[in-house]
Amino acid sequence: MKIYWIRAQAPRRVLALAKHLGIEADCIEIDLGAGGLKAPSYLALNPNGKAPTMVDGEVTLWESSAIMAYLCAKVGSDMWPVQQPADQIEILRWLSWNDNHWSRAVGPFYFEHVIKPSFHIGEPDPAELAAAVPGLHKVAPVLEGHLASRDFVACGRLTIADFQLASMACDWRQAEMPFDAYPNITRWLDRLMAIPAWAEPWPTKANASQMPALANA
Ligand SMILES: N[C@@H](CCC(=O)N[C@@H](CS)C(=O)NCC(=O)O)C(=O)O
Repeated sequence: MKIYWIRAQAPRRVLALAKHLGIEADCIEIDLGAGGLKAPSYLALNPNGKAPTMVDGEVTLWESSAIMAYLCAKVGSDMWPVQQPADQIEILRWLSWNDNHWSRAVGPFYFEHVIKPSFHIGEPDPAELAAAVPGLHKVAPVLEGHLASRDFVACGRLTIADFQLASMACDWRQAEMPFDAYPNITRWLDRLMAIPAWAEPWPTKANASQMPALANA
């Protein structure tokens, strides 16, 4: 199995899950600077020109939530329970909520404070950050209330919904997300950091390779 990645949140959740489940994968870091995401040979795998992408034999898959479900199905993990439709529906609800509400609400803080310095693309923009505050306070109370009586987002156990939602906010301190009023969210985020693969998802030299062949291909 190959997993193509960059150091950003959608690949982070896939890499963390693969590591957590003990799945052996060749983790290929895409050289963003060399235009690796837009190389024709990469676009042939993922026409969105985004990461992550997974290739497992005949199966080529993009969209991190679909890849996570695939990985769980492959090894029979109940983090995406193939035999339990009611649990799947519950998890799917939160995956959708993440993509439509949560990631959009926290994304600007992550982009301005984490992505910009990581990829050297400018200073945080105070106007963008100020504009994002009301959106965050509209969405966060939903998750805060949900987590008041729960340790995990769905099904009373760790699922791919936790990885999907938490990936967007795990760097909440560095991203200066205004979470003072949301102790259940911050407790949940910090609790997940006790999972070794979640705390350190990035491939080591042992299972990581670069993709110079794709960079200009
Ligand atoms: N919905 C997609 C999001 C993919 C995505 O936007 N990936 C980002 C990293 S988090 C990316 O490749 N960004 C690079 C770019 O847009 O140039 C998924 O979950 O896989």
